[in-house]
Amino acid sequence: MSLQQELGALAVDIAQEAGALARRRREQGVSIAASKSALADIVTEADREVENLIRDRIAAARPGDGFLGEESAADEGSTGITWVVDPIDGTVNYAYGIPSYAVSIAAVSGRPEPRTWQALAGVVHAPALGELFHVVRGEGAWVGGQRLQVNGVLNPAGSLLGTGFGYDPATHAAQLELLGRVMPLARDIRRIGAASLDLAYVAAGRLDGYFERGLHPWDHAAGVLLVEEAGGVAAGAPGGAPTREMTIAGNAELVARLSAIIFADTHEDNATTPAAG
Ligand code: LIP
Repeated sequence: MSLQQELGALAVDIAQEAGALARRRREQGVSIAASKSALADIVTEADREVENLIRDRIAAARPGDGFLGEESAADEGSTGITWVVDPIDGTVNYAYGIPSYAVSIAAVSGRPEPRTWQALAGVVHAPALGELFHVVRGEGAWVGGQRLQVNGVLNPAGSLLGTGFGYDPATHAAQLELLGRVMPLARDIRRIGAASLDLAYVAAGRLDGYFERGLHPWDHAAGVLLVEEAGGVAAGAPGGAPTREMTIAGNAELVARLSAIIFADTHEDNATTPAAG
């Protein structure tokens, strides 16, 4: 078994246990533990409990690996492998009882920086929806036993696009202005509420494309590898990897068209919209 296969198998096993815990806690009732970057940016007790479970399982299986999670302190580790984890992506959905939430776990090599890391394996597990997307670099992207493929051509009716909005209300005007500029490419928009599921759905061909400003590394680490292994492209600023500034995903032609629209204003007026919340 190769290293990435070992990492992928461990990620699937841990995600299944973590997903079962998240689902159990949801059924028992969810309590909000705190707000973070904005009043709407909540963390539940379950987020913290699930991340602790994931962190403990990884430490037991692979002591020395680094950890970069949404709800706890980062640890660089000593092995050159870092686990990038969102214990419950789609926290607001989770708190409201909407089933579109996921455990997102990725294993990357190199520094834990989206511009430079190489994702080796990942999993996006939606326990309430009964779906587990999994990927090992070089071995394709899968949901269960079904291989994934992005939609390779532009639909004459327009593209079905996923997107999202930041927790900080101050970012909404700029994000709505951007949405208005993108709409001529779209047949419709879907706001799933969990970036890892948006990206998994692009990989599965359930969305033609996705774009969102303000994502954290743990939101997109596993989903980006799913898209790439499903024959798609994931990008940030032109020529760059997905970052907090922007995540764009889809087939190569759609990503190029979205990027040309999204970054057009940075050439015209050098205006920078507020960083998303
Ligand atoms: C969420 C993302 C979603 C985005 C939300 C939030 P969280 O992550 O998955 O796409 O629109 O603002 O960032 O906070 O649920 O882990």
